[in-house]
Amino acid sequence: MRLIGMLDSPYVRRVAVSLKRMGIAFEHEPISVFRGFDQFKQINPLVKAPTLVTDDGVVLMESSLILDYAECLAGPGRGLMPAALDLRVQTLRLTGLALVACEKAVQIYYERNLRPAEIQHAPWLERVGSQLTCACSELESELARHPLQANAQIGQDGISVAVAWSFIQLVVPDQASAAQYPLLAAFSEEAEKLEIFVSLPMV
Ligand SMILES: N[C@@H](CCC(=O)N[C@@H](CS)C(=O)NCC(=O)O)C(=O)O
Repeated sequence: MRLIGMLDSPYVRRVAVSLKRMGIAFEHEPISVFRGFDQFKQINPLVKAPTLVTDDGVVLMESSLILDYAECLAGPGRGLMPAALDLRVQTLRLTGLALVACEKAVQIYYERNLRPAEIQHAPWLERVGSQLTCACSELESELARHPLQANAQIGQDGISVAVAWSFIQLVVPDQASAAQYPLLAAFSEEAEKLEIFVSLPMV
């Protein structure tokens, strides 16, 4: 199977790290949705990263749906989502918070870098920034209540949280600091030392 998209996309990276963690082989094609628009379009006309092309040639998109496919492919007991309902709901909550944090960071990044300065909309940036702050605060509280382990058994929650934090630090570091979110920063730093993360660097 082929995974299309750059690892500086948190969505592409969470899929790549998760596939590796599950032992699912894939070929990575780091095509940019911006600089490689035309090339990307030939694989997926919607130009959305990540795109996963299955061995049967089916073109999937949306990281969580791609991971749903991967979980199924991995088989029972080999996925990254716990089966027990209480653990599952906690994993879904953390993963959801991490995904919203990524979305808000992307929105701020796009507003600052794609929209000409004279038409940037300050109230929108303020709103999105407050949502990002809220997502980070909620994640920090969750980690205080239920610490995550950055080890070889890391699950989808840990992967998504660490990828999200690293992405925020890359593109909008002014929005969230380690001093504000020490648990989030410390966990992510440890996760980034795992081989599955080191072998799939963001930049
Ligand atoms: N909800 C999607 C978000 C994916 C996403 O926004 N990807 C960005 C790259 S970080 C993208 O494809 N941007 C180009 C575009 O939306 O046109 C997911 O989880 O896969």
